[in-house]
Amino acid sequence: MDYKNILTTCVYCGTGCGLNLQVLDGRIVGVLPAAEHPLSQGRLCVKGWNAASFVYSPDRLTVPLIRRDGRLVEATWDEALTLVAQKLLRIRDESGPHALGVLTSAKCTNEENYLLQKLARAVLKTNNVDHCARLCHAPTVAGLAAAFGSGAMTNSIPEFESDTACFLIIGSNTSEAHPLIASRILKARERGARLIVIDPRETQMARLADLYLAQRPGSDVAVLNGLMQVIMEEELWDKEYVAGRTEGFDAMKAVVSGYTPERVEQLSGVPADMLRQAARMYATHKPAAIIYTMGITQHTTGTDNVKSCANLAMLTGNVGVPGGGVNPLRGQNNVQGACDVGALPNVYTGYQAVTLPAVREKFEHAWGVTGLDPHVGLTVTEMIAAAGEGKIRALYIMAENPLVSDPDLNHARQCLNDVEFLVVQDIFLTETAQLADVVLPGASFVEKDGTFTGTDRRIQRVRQAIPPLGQSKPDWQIICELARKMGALDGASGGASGGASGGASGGVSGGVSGFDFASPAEVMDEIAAVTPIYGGVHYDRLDRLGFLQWPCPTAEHSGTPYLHKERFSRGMGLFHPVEYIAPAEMADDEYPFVLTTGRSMFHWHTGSMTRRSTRLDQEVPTAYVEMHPQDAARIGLDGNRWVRIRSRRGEIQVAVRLTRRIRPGVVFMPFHFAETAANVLTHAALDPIAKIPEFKVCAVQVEAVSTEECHE
Ligand SMILES: Nc1nc2c(c(=O)[nH]1)N[C@H]1C(S)=C(S)[C@@H](COP(=O)(O)OP(=O)(O)OC[C@H]3O[C@@H](n4cnc5c(=O)[nH]c(N)nc54)[C@H](O)[C@@H]3O)O[C@H]1N2
Ligand SMILES: Nc1nc2c(c(=O)[nH]1)N[C@H]1C(S)=C(S)[C@@H](COP(=O)(O)OP(=O)(O)OC[C@H]3O[C@@H](n4cnc5c(=O)[nH]c(N)nc54)[C@H](O)[C@@H]3O)O[C@H]1N2
Ligand code: SF4
Ligand SMILES: [Mo]
Repeated sequence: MDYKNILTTCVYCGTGCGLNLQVLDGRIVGVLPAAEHPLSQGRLCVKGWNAASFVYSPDRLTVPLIRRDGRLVEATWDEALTLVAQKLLRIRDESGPHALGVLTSAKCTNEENYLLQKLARAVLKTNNVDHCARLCHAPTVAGLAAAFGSGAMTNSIPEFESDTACFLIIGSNTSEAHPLIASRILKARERGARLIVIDPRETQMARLADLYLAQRPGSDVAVLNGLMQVIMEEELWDKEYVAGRTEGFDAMKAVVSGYTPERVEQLSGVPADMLRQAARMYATHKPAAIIYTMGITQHTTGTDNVKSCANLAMLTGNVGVPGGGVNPLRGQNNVQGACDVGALPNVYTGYQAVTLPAVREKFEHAWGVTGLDPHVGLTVTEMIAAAGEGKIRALYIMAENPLVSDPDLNHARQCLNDVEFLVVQDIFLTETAQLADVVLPGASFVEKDGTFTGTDRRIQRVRQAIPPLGQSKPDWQIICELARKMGALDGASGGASGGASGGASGGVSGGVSGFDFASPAEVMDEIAAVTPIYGGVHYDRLDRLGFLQWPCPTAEHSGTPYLHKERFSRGMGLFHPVEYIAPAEMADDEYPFVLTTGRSMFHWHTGSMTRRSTRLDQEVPTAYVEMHPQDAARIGLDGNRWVRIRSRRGEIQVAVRLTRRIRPGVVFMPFHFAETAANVLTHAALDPIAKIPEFKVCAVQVEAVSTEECHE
């Protein structure tokens, strides 16, 4: 009997808990929490305990598939990769690099994301590289970079428990989406820390809060401006901090002064008196931490919302101190890392702009290529639309499932149907993979080595516990093989081939096209060589220290627990004047309800993993819509359980859960269920800067459906 205990990092949320995989005779037989882990401290949430239960699902993809005569049939790796390489190169040569699009993945490792963006940029010569951060924290990256100079969470998770005196949770269902961060906050409550929650739904954290403010979806700028108006009016702001560390105060003040609590009550529905109480509590308990997630970002005003959070924190002197700051909790296990290593259309690794000639030269030298694309590429949302318009002819999608996670699914499906060549690299035959021309079977997180970067910029190891299932391969190997295949086919046209890229990191990548890596550790060495904030990150250090938090510029640097200590990354913190703008689609006579969408504790996004975990799936096996009893009476639900929900884009039928924990006039649906997909209804209107869709607000009509009519 061979028993091993492999320490790795949870594949679900960005908290980054430590798991011990129990391996008996080469098979995972259990998951246990890691006792000494700095974040999870011997605990896990329900998804963590079940983190490996999808691994042996009979649905796992174990063989490459190629579409022949309309059907996906088994193929060899060589056939599949040759076809992908030929097609992508042919389309590039016929229509130019801009006819190609690549989606990388916040589920995959840093090394895999680095390699796929390198393949897109160095081999395919396009900056059309993006991933689900676009649907998630793109406004954070844009808004906090503008205000502070860095788009990441300012504090570390353990500071919440030890230092924070007041939490302002806005648009985050923390106990369901980041359960082990929620438990830190609740521990801080035991030592007297205050808690304010602002959310249109009375979440579990709202029920435990000192103050709970329920606003209309999409009114956050008004609410945040209102808080600042009270703080200035009552002289509760930090004048010394504002004078010494910030700029742009007067322009911000000129706008914010107009947001009296009475006006904000009209715009948001939050009673003026509650707003005053919240402003006083937040301003007088320091350090104070703002915690926000999708309730803030998934709006056409997402970037404005983020800038308003930054304004509020700077006004009260709450950035650059332990326990105080602005904390966008990152969602996916490695969404922070995917952004860090350049899986974005405007930056290489470490947020180095593709438009700067000096930066391009640096990467051309490091990668041994010429002619890197000088233009910012397309975002996920733009690539899908461009595929529908024929401007993008081929899409390569690694570990994302847009046919459940994108807004306005009827339109997204049409776009993916229309694209000439679709490659999907996943561990399951997802709704998106079913449309593909080639399906490449990746290996899951327990079958490969690598690193994930958690929400508090914490880089941790992912360790292989078992061999890849069937013929599946770790994603980093698939990408390297594909790149080498393209290098071989591409020799004549002077693509990435021929240029050994030894310049990057002491000869680790000197292969035919810079993709000859023996292990992810070697890929990380190359990342460290080209990325100042990851400069001191090496596997031997990670194995010794357990984690490193960036910025970590040198091999001697011990990492950075909180940002902007004496100065902001951009020098002075910048206030932005932000006016309230209504959501793109408001309720009206025809569509009288506001639909907002989000998550359940037990499921993960498109359900591909959690719906294949028996224990998680049995908790919430089907979709539902939450509705206030007053609204049920208004539509004459009369004891029926089913409704038809219609938006301007589509309709679905779904069972109702009555609850008083939602504002009347608002209905909520989780988006995890492909067969009753909330995203059939959602609106693809985009934030003009971050290009994130307005997942959190659209107008719908809700009608009772008699039990005979419904298709249960
Ligand atoms: N169980 C589970 N956990 C997850 C995930 C998952 O799929 N399942 N996904 C991960 C990912 S990628 C992410 S990004 C995070 C997301 O984590 P969260 O953002 O916490 O999750 P959501 O359910 O999308 O929405 C958060 C809250 O926003 C509120 N809200 C809706 N509209 C508004 C509004 O206009 N203003 C404000 N202030 N609030 C509003 C909702 O009522 C909800 O309570 O979760 C991560 N963790
Ligand atoms: N209506 C609505 N829509 C939303 C949101 C919302 O709040 N409301 N939230 C948005 C947000 S914040 C996000 S982050 C997106 C998420 O959207 P997606 O990223 O599309 O959703 P996931 O289900 O996480 O997709 C991950 C895929 O990776 C696969 N996978 C997992 N591990 C591996 C691996 O190691 N290798 C390979 N090759 N594949 C792997 C899984 O099988 C799965 O198909 O959804 C967005 N969509
Ligand atoms: S809180 Fe997040 S990282 Fe921790 S066990 Fe749960 S899903 Fe995994
Ligand atoms: Mo997300």
